Amino acid sequence: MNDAALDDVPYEAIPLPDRRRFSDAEMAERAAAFFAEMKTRHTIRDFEPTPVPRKVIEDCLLAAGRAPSGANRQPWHFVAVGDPAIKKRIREAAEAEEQAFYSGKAGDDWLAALAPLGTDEEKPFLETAPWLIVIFAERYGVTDDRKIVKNYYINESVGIATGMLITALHQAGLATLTHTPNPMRFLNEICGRPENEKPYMILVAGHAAEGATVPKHAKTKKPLEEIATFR
Ligand code: IYR
Repeated sequence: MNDAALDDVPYEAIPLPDRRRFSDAEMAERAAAFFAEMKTRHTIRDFEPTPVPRKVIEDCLLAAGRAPSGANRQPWHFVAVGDPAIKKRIREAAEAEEQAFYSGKAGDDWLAALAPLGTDEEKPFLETAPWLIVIFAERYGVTDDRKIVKNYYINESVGIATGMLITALHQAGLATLTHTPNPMRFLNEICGRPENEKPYMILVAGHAAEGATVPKHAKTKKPLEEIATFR
């Protein structure tokens, strides 16, 4: 990593490279079409084992990397795991944590909140799905000469990039599952990531299995009046 230069990059403006200016009618059509597309995104837990080309994942990661971030520090790292042996290790470690979580550690309220989603400690998708994208948040940067560089709005930045990654994968035709084993420090060792990076979540990606289901509850989405106010 070479964050050393970041401290003394001068401000310089360049012309907006890709300015777009749609008419109101074009915008309305695009916004409605995108909403229709996003309505077909469902978090799933049953994946087809069919491989998905690495290039598809690479392009989706590049799209995620276009997310805005605090001071443009881009405080994220994605480990795309396709190796069955590594997926198996991740599954075993995650299931060990989830076992404890579901047998009481989570607490009654949390388990009650999860009941309508039908989740449990079995995580076969961690081996079945062709790709596990392990997302790390860079808590601080380290320069080549071992100096520490501060990052800003880390959770916000990584959250936005993750949302863009989910959207990119969906747009490519892939289904995803946001999986958050709790705790997930074990991911640093398995993925070979340094101490300054904190596991953020595992994004499981692949084709939905034939006969895949979704919890009915997950399809109850709040109406516009509840999620937005116009003033
Ligand atoms: N990490 C657990 C529990 C879990 C928590 C939430 I909040 C969810 O929306 C779903 C699951 C698991 O993955 O099963």
